[in-house]
Amino acid sequence: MTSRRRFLQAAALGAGAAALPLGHLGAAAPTAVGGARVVSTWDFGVGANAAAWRVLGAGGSALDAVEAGARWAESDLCNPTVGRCGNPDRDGVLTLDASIMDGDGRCGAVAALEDIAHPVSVARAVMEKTPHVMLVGAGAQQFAVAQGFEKTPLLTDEARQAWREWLETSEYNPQINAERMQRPGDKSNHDTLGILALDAGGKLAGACTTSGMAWKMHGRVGDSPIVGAGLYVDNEVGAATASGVGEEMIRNAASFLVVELMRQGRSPADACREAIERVLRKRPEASRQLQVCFLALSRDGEVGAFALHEGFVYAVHDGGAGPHDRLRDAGSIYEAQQT
Ligand code: SD4
Repeated sequence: MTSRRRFLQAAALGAGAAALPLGHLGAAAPTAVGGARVVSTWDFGVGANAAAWRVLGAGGSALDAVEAGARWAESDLCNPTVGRCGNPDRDGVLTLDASIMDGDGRCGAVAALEDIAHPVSVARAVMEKTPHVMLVGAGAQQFAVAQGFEKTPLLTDEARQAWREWLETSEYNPQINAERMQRPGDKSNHDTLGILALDAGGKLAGACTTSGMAWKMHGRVGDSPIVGAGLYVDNEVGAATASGVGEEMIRNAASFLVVELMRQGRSPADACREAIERVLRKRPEASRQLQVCFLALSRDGEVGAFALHEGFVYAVHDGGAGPHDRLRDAGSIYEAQQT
């Protein structure tokens, strides 16, 4: 069965009812802590949330929590879209993008980083140890190594094989919810991990980590490491993150847009929907062919999401009694137009 079909079958179980196997999550999470919660994109958001909750549930900071969640996804050997095991660019080179931001406006990012397993932690080091916000390519790697990060080859045999197969056609044609679902036995859904957290002290933080679009041009940078496009956080309002074809997020400064719409009084769900409508209005034809997804968390802990096309799911963990392995279906504009 293709991953796309697996994905739609899971979604067809209904909003909030798409249970997935979660043997990798380990010990039960601690219970609710002072309104703290964490939300993450896609099915691997469940595992990322569990890792983040180990921090939040112990009274840790939102910033530490989102880093822990992103690191979990970067280590996960099941997904070909984040961290090690990611699919490479069209030259066969795996390049990673990541960003991290707290609600006070502190932020750091890396783009086109090679051979470093945890780009989100390098992004945090950029934030905390340099006067800059973003480092790219060889400079980002040089900085990472100087900070003690190990340089190690990350491209797997499976990813190399997938690239060789792609070379047979060499067509760059991202498919909705399916652009990276090409390996037999691939257990992931796909795409970027965007993770947003609110801690017990009422502080927000977010992180975004990805190997970007498979078969992208060498040197292409998506939205995920660009503050305001793939991620934006403001303690006064809320936080937003994105997944999908990053060029559309960059064109619309989309995560910033979602937060600004919340500032104007929109709920997270309404803000995500309005941002999707903006994407659609700008490029109606292109929007038929590509996926764009937003996830938002308000400073009060309200969660909302919306996508261009059906299939975008996200995970929420607040330490309460509810099952944390259940995914929520975001809803989408094309779906809404059909009903
Ligand atoms: C990018 N937004 O590099 C990322 C990839 C992604 O669905 O999320 N794809 O454009």
